[in-house]
Amino acid sequence: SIWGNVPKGPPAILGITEAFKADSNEKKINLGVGAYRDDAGKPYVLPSVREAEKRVIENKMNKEYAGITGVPEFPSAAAKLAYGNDSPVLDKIAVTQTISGTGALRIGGEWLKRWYSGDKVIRIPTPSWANHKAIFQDSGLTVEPYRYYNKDTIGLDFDGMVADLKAAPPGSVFLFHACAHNPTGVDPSPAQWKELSRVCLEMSHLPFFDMAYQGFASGDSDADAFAVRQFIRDGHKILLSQSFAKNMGLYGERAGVFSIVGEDAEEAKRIDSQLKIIIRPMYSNPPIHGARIASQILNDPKLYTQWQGEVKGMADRIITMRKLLREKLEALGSKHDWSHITSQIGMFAYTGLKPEEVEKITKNYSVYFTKDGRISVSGITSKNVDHLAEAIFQVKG
Ligand code: PLP
Ligand code: TYF
Repeated sequence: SIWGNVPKGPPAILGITEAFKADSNEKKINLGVGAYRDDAGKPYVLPSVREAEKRVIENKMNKEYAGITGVPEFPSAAAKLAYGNDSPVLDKIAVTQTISGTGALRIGGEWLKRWYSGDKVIRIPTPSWANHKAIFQDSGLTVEPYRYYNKDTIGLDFDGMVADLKAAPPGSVFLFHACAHNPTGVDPSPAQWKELSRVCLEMSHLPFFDMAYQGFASGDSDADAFAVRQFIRDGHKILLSQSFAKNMGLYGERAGVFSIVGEDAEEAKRIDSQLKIIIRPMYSNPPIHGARIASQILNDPKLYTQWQGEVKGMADRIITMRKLLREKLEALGSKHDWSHITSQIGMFAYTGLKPEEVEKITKNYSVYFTKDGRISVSGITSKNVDHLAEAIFQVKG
């Protein structure tokens, strides 16, 4: 046959959801994909998003194409959210709407491949979001790892990270998770970010920030933008990917933004013109509905305040579930130190469970999560946390 030589590929993370769906155990829990769930375990559409969507529909807008860089009011407001309302770089950036965070990273990869004079290598943390490597490889870049996570401390390998920054050739591109690192939930502290920024300056490295969880780490969008804004204060010309999948719950709407900080407004215009040349043959222009929703929220002070409260509500529920899981494990008499469950931040907890332990927990208790021991904390509820703690305790002790 024509495609007889096409091998079957391995299942992606969504394979976990499929296995979960096929399981008839009524106590089953899905802690696989990083998508927020409420305390009843249900997907959550933010009330601010419902209200914004209502306004979009009431406005009876047409369905004409957006321009290549999207619904203009969305990327401009998104940039303010990331860089800060009165950031001096706002008139030196080229900014475009993208197909959510994934699309922003892909456009960034393409940009580097085409225009960065360096060695076409991007350095990503070990571990990182599973898709990073594939996105940048498909952009034509070589992907190299840098040290990030220390298995022994279940924390940051700061010394290793700094050493790898210093060992890389000057002008190397480094991808940083702006906050709420996926999968580990381990972030540098503000003091550590300052040091990382200093070393990057010293080495003339080019920082590329992936901000997929602004607001999700602490519940405060400004606090979560600390790293990005620190690098900007220090004079870095960063690349930035933003996703509104998590913090607005707009997953399937694919609302994202990509920006590049230029030297001045004139340079930003030149960059903007070339971004359009990259995007046009890829997908012409991005979808409008999610962008209009996000734009309503970001550009209406009342709705914006409501949304910030809802983001905090999600972040707080995750923090509460972390506490609860740790308490339950300790109450069961676990002899392990589970303090990392509460010290890590964002959507995920990196439990330190080994692949064979994960397998046992899934097989015997119908609790589904990735083999690296990552659990999506937002899948925990006050009803299922006992079963989860019991499963971990029975397997791990
Ligand atoms: N970057 C990280 C670290 C992520 O975890 C994700 C996934 O949610 C993304 C980027 C991009 O997600 P999306 O394309 O849905 O915006
Ligand atoms: O890591 C996660 O679970 C989330 C969701 O291709 C996700 O970031 C996972 C895989 C993917 C897209 C989103």
